[in-house]
Amino acid sequence: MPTAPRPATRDSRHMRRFELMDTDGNGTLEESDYTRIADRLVAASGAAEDAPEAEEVRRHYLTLWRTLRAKGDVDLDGKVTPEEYRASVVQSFVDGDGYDQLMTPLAQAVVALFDDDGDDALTHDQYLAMTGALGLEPDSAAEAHGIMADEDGKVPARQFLEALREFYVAPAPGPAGSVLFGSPGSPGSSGSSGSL
Ligand SMILES: [Ca+2]
Ligand SMILES: [Ca+2]
Repeated sequence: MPTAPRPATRDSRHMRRFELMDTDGNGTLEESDYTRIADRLVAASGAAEDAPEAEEVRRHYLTLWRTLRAKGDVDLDGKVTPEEYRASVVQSFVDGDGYDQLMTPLAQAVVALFDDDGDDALTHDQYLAMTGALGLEPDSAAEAHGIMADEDGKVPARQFLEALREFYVAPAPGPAGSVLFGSPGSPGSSGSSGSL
């Protein structure tokens, strides 16, 4: 199905991620935003709190936060502002090799958390549960799912990882990468728990 292109620059995509990561909506990123996202993912997956897959997801989010803080929190107040976040993501993910070191293993861990039968693909319900925990509206998630799904209605992990990389890194991502997290300022970005 053709999808209307969206004028989402890489900067605006990074700001969209910032909006979604700022789970308490206070305008900065803190460690609690990252632990909250990890906890929401575990809860949404239905996995046991102490399942190895759950621990992996928590570990990767904590690593991501600590790396972001080390690189991005230039005034060392434990908070990362939008400007600090954008500069850090560009330096680490776009100009450096941080994406492969941090995001690829994190995304693989998140997919593994929801992929209950281990076929490296997520069903429609699993995909919406995962993206819902990330703060995405069902309509936005369903659009990306429709682009990436195979003939069985499943999103192969490979497709999701590719779209995610394009979302973060590519100057002009393909259709899935463009709509992966909806549009900046769209519903679900308020950071309130109501967005779930
Ligand atoms: Ca916050
Ligand atoms: Ca599966």
